[in-house]
Formats: sequence, C-alpha cells, structure tokens
Amino acid sequence: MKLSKKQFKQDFEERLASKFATNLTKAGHQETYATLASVVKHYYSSIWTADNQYRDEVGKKQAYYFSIEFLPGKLLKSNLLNLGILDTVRDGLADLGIDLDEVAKVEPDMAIGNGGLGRLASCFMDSLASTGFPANGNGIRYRYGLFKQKIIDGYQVELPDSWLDNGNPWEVRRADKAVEINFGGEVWLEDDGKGKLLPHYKNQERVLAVPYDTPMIGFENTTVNNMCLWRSEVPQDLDLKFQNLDYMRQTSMLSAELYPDDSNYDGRLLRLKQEYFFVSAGLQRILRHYKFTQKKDIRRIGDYIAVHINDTHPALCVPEFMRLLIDEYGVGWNRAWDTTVKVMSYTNHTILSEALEKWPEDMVKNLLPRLYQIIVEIDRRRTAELLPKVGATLVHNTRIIKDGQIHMANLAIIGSHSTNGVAKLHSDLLKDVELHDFYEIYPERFNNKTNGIADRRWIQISNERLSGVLDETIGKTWRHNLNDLSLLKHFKDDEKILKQLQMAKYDNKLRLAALIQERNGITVNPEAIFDVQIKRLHAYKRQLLNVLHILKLYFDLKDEPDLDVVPRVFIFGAKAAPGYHYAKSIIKCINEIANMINNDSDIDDKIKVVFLENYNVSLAEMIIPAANVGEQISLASKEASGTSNMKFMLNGALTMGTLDGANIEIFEAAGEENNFVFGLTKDEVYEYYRNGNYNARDIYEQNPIVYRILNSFIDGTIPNIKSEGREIFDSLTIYNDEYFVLRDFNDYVRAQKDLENLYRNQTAWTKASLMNIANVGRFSSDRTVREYADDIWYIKAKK
Ligand code: TH1
Repeated sequence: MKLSKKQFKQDFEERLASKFATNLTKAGHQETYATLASVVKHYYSSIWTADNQYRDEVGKKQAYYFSIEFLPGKLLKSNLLNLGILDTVRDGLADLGIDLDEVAKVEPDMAIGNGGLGRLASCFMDSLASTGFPANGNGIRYRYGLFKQKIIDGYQVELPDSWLDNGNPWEVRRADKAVEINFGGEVWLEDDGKGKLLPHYKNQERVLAVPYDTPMIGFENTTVNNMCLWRSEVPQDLDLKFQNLDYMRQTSMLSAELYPDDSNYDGRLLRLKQEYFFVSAGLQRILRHYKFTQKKDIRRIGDYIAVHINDTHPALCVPEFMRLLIDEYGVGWNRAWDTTVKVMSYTNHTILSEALEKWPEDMVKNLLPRLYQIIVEIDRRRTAELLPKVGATLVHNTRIIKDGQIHMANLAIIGSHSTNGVAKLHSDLLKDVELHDFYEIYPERFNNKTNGIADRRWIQISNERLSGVLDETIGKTWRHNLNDLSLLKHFKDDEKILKQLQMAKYDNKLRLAALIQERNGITVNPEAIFDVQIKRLHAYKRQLLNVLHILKLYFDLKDEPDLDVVPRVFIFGAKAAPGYHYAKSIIKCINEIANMINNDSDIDDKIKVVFLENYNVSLAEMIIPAANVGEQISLASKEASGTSNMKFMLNGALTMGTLDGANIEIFEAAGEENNFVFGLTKDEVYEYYRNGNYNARDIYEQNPIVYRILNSFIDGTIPNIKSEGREIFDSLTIYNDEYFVLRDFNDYVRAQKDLENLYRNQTAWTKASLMNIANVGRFSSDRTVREYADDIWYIKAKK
C-alpha cells in the first residue's frame, strides 16, 4: 500500500489521542503498541474486505488448512513488512521519538503451538497469502498458549502463558458466525417417511463455537487470507437446568489450553473434544459460507473447497464432513463419500509410534455417538469392497477400527485423496515401511512435500543486517523470489563480499552476546564459534549427544590446559513437555554442566555453555542470525523433516547434521563439503533393528573416553545433579541407548574436529556459509505451498 510518512505520523497521533486520551509525551509502551497496531489494522482492513468480496463474487476454489496448532510469533513487523510500510513507519515513529523495535517487544508471542508442526502451519499461512493463493487456516483460540519456561536452580518450571491479557489487536470476533457443537447423549435413526434414515438426538451437551478471524496479509500484494480460531462458550439459549457453574467451567475448558505435547501422545478426553470442536466448527462455517455465497448445488462443493488435515489431530474431518453432508444437507452416502475423499488431504509429520493417535472405541462412541456410527459404516463398506480385491491381510492391517481402537492415521488416509510426508526420506519411509500396506492399496495417494520456511520472517525481519548486505551485493529481487539468492554464487571468491558477510554475522553475534549477558549474566566472546541447538527437548533429537561432546572438550582441556582450541559458545534453547521426566532431567544436566564449565577458571572463555530459557519464535529470531553452526543431530529416520535447519541455512550458519529429514536435501543443495555430515544412515539404523544387535554397554566399557564422560554423571564430577545424572547414565548403559547416542559419538567428535579446523580459516568458512545462503531458495515455503496448491488442492493463485 501507499503511505507517506507525514500521513502516518498524523494517523498515529490522532489515534493515540482518540484511543487513550493521551499524547506522545505521556504514552506508555502498551499504549504506543496498541495505537500502532490499531493504525495498521485500519490500513489493512479495506484490503481484507475487498479480497473477501472478490472471492465471494469470483467463487474460485479455496483451501482450508485445519491445524490444532499455529505458531505465528509476533505479527506487528510482519504485517508492516507485508503491507510494504515497514520503513515508512519506522522512520515516522523515529521522528516522533519512538523506536519501533522497542514497541515491537511489547507484543506477546502468539504461541498457540508447540514446535515445528505449529510453526510450519504459520509459515504456510504467510506463504499462501504471499503467493496469492486463496487458502485459510482453521484452529483453536487457546486462552493459554504454550507454557512459559523458567529455569530455577537448573530445573524447568512451567508458568501459564496468559497472552490475551492486554487484548489482541489483530483479531476480529465474529459472533454472528458462531456455530453449535454437540457432544455425548444418545442418537438413534428414524425413517423420515420418504425412506431416508435421519438421526435423532437426546441429552446432548451443547457448546457454542465463536470464530475469531486474524488476517494473513500477503507480501506486497492484494491477498488477505483468514486464520479462523474458535473459542468455546456457553450457548445463550441454554436450558435453565444446564445453566450452572460446572457447565460453564467445562465449556470454557475446551479452548482453554494448548496441549503442551510435542509428538508425545496423550490420550485425554479433553484433547479428543478439542479435536472435534474445531473440526466441526470449521466445516460448518465452510458449508454455510458455500451455501450462502455460491448458491450452487451442495453436491458440487468438491469443486470449490479443499480441506487439509494437518497431522491426525483434525482427522475427524472425514466422518464429520460425511455427517454434515448426509444429515444436514441431504446428500446420499456414495456421493458424500466421493466428495469427502476429493475434498480431504492429509499430511503425516512423524513416524514415532508414541505420536500416532489412537482413541479407544468406547470413548469415541460415548463422546461422538453419530460420528461413531459413521466411522463404523465407513469401515464396514470399505472392508466389504476391498476384501475380494486385495485380500484379508491387507484389509485387516489397514482397518480404521482395530483392537478396540480408532486409528486416526488410517481414517485420514482412507478418507482422503492424498497422503504426504514432509521430506523425501520421511515420505519414502512412509511408502516403504510405516504405511506400506496403504501404499499397496492406494499407491497414487502417496507423495512428498518437503517442508519450507517463510523466508520473509526468517531473514528480512529477523536479520536486517544480512538483508542489507544481500541487497547491496545482488540487488533486491531475492526479497520476492528466494531462488535469486543463487546470484550470490558469483561472489564466492570476492573477498570484499566475504568480509561483509563476516561483519554482518559479527554484529548479530554482538546483539546475541548482549542478550546472553543480560539474561544469563554470562560474558561470551563474540569471536568464538556460536554453536546452537534450539528445538523441543526430546530424546530422539539427541541434545545429549551435544552434551557428551561438550564434556569431552571440557575433559580434554582439564587434562591439557594449553590445548589449542577455537573458543566456542554452546547455546541451547529447549522446552520439555511438562510430563516428560527424562527430557527435564536432560535440561537439569545441561544447566549444571553449564555452571561447572562457565565457572571453571581453567577453562576461561574457551568453552561457554548457555541455556536460554523460554525458547520461542521471538527468541529464535534473535539467535539464528547469530549462529555459526546449527546442530541437527537426530538419529537418522526419526526427525521427519526439521525446519530450523532451513532457517540456519538461510542465515549463513553451517549445519552439523545427520542424514535425517530435510538435512539430506540441505546437504544436496548446499554441498556436503560446505557442512558437516556424520552418523549412521537410515539403512544402518534399520539394519540394527532387524538384527537386534546394538549393544551400548559394550561401547561404554570399551571406549575409555565414553567411559569417563558417562561416569561423570554419577561420580560427583558434575555438581548438583543426583537422580538426573543416574537416569541419563542408566538410559545409555542399562536400557541400551534407544537413540544410538553412543554409536554416533565417535563420528560426531570427528565431524566437530573438522568444523573447528574449517573455522580457523575464516575465508574458507565464510565461503561455505555463502554457499549455504546461495542455495537455500528451494526451502522457501512459497515453493512448498505452490506444490500443495498444484498437486493436492488444485487451487490457483490470484493474478
Ligand atoms: C514435527 C516433526 O517432528 C518435525 O520433524 C517436522 O519438521 C515438523 O513436525 C513439521 O513437519 C512434529 N510435530 C508434532 C506435534 C504433535 C504431533 C506430531 C508431531 S510431528 C503434537
């Protein structure tokens, strides 16, 4: 949009006066932020309304991304950037004596997601709008987002994330578009006199779902999509007998909190209720909107909408869409089924068995009696149809209802036309191993969509310093098309450019060093290697491998204080699921090891270990631009994709990584020689599984370095750990090291040595860094969403 600085300053001052009855000299940070957001909202609202109007008139197909998590972070700067007014507003505020960066800090992170899965959904929201696709989000407006993490005495303590306390300037409550959701009770079918069976209900629990819409603004275009988040409330016309506090409490619980689980399955009833709640609400709104705006035959809805099931959490889309079509819109079973399969598509994000959702049959039957009937019928018809075609074994292995459980992945695959994994390796594993039986039956449904990241947020907003260097070197077209970063290759031997890249990195390191000083009271050397591992704490991600290497360096230096090492700062950020005891023990150990090393005068600043508390999107935006190395060290086959690996690459960090998830494609694109590859391959891991011959205890007993490091967890070397050290020791030596940490240790140490040697040659290092930036283009989520649009949703971009 067009906006002059003068106009902006006038709008801002007027709004400050009308909204808060104050002025520039008296306004506090909250007032300044709320005023700015309100002005920005005014700027985009006409574009938003116009785009909605256009869609209703043109009636093109739209996609709906159903996700139980979104993780947008802060919206102020990204809205400014996408509207094309970031610089104008920054300058205008500066004239008024206000620092935009300070104002931006006031906005709480929107953290209604746990990690990669939720962040991916938000990257897609940004990219879908920015590439002009009509595609909207659908989720839950949790009153409390992902918990805030405090580290107290080395332990993780969880505090509530009450992010809505000061209001949310971006959302619009649409009470007129509320829908009703029903749970429990009894259902029976009665003939309607015309030979059709219609359901009748008794004693259902009624809940009102109220939508809150947040605009997803495209980058310098006219597309504004909608992220619709549902809040649960008590219906206004509720029977008096239900109007009690308990009912109120129950109802508001539904959208009260995000499950702080990252890929660990937690089978609580409330979670199932949440899943049905946002699925039913979203589908009801879509169908109503279609009826209202298109006035076309409901049986053609498959030509106008696509619904995406992001992991299995929204898999109830399949039976709920069937229910709505059949019971509410009078469509026959066969037509409804064909439409459902055409409309739905599903992404699998993990093969970890503990994350595969299964619900007890009785639970579904009691909570969602009509859906249960429909699921049984889907299962029955499919079994009858396929038995003669593919035989009993395949049918049995792929049934939706098995062993008294509803298998949500099976429901999603069977009820949709597309199942995709999130990186090549992961998609291959789905086809060849994990979902092989489904692949035999429906080979045409399987495909890969390698994840991507919203590059605008992960460089233009978070790394202005590097963005500036790029503008001066290769022009600005990369801001619109990330593939243009390949122009940088021409400068790989240009010493002036390499120097500038180094200086940008150094400045970002200074900025992070100041933050570390402020938050942790640790002084770090900005010349040191900034070696970063930031992600959820999970055994398969192997933060422990990183820790063992740190301990090795520490003992080496204790033995030989004059050892010639390149100084390193090891930086961690990680939240553990509150119920994940082992992960919490690892956090405690990292913090105690940090204390031990940081306070050891023998070590000086050769090694520093920093655990930054409350890792979230905003903190990632501070850390990643300053990283020299990103640790992506999961056991091969376990990390479906990973996405922080792509953010590090974009910001010129080198990857220390295994051949897992999207790392493989990163190494392919940027060159193995410009990164550090180590560890078992997926095939070697599966070979161990087949033979059952992994023996961690042998490694512990036979490798004196490993022996000494592991003993330090239990012999008092690391102060202030008790049971935590023992737990970790036992997990590796007695319980046979589930994720092969010890097996990969030697090769990891070797790769770390290579890394250190390369860093000694700053020119060679920076060249490798440049090659990572120059080859990152395909990891833009603009590319990913185009593939979804072309191959799965069949939607077209505006133009
Ligand atoms: C993550 C995967 O672990 C990660 O590898 C991938 O990059 C990311 O999804 C995006 O595709 C997952 N997060 C969750 C969260 C829940 C359940 C399963 C997964 S898989 C709650």
